[in-house]
Amino acid sequence: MSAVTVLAFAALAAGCGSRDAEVERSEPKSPEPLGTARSAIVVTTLLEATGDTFVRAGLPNQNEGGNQTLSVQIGSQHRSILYFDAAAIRAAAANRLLVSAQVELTIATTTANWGPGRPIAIHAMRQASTEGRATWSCASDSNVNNSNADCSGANAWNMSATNASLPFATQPTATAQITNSQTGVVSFNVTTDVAAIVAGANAGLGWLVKKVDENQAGTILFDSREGLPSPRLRLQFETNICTPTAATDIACNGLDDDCDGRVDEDYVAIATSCGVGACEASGATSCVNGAVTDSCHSGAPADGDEKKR
Ligand SMILES: [Ca+2]
Ligand SMILES: [Ca+2]
Ligand SMILES: [Ca+2]
Ligand SMILES: [Ca+2]
Repeated sequence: MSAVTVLAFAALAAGCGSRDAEVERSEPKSPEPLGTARSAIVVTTLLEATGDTFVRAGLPNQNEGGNQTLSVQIGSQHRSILYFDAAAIRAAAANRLLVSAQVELTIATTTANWGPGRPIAIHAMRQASTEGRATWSCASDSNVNNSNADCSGANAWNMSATNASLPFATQPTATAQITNSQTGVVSFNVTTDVAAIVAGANAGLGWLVKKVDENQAGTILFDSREGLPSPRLRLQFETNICTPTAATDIACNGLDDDCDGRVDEDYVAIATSCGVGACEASGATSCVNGAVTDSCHSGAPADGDEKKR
């Protein structure tokens, strides 16, 4: 690139009829590369659920935190809740760029009444709850060994709501299609939620999984963390390998010498001059794509200019 630039200047200088023009021109200095080029590799972090349970409309005060499965079904609605450590998510994301986040659930059993296939959805929780105390009636039931709703205030929630007073986001983050007798792993793309958790805009209260249409048949059981394999969050990050080699990025070398995510941003332009006599012109250097260029173009010679000298 710089070689091409120099050739262009040489051609212009020759137009003024003097090789001296090239000598007099302030030669922009191209510094030696200093920094370590910013490069990225993708790394995967797997976080297992720190809690999981399901709540059931038909037994509204029963906690299923110790159950080996997580149920999603209609009728006596079953909705599963997954908890992950928000601090661990943020720690995994430190100095990394989030690429994707998937909640992965392993199917234990799928019934054969899913018709042509029907979606289930994952929603971000908006209210705090706990694995061992969440029920249909309560975010946290103070006594899960009876059939009463022992909760009030922040410990109560309205799983039966049909509007924004639901304890989870009404809009699902993602959906997955379930078919008859399906096996394997079901994945939900929760990248937007995890990005919000990393940014501190989402407290990371977990996710709820339910049928999109809770009036149509189809039951699915997932392995809980007691049943194994545990629900997990698959995080993919780009990690930057950047070792600062200078406090400022003054060196025009196409490298991010100070590792601030910008390249050559501190380059200082130098005034230049070129040509002689009537051909003399001025310009300035600039840093373009990691190479110093010079805006100085000497003027074209008048007829007979050379002979007068
Ligand atoms: Ca559990
Ligand atoms: Ca109770
Ligand atoms: Ca920089
Ligand atoms: Ca640089």
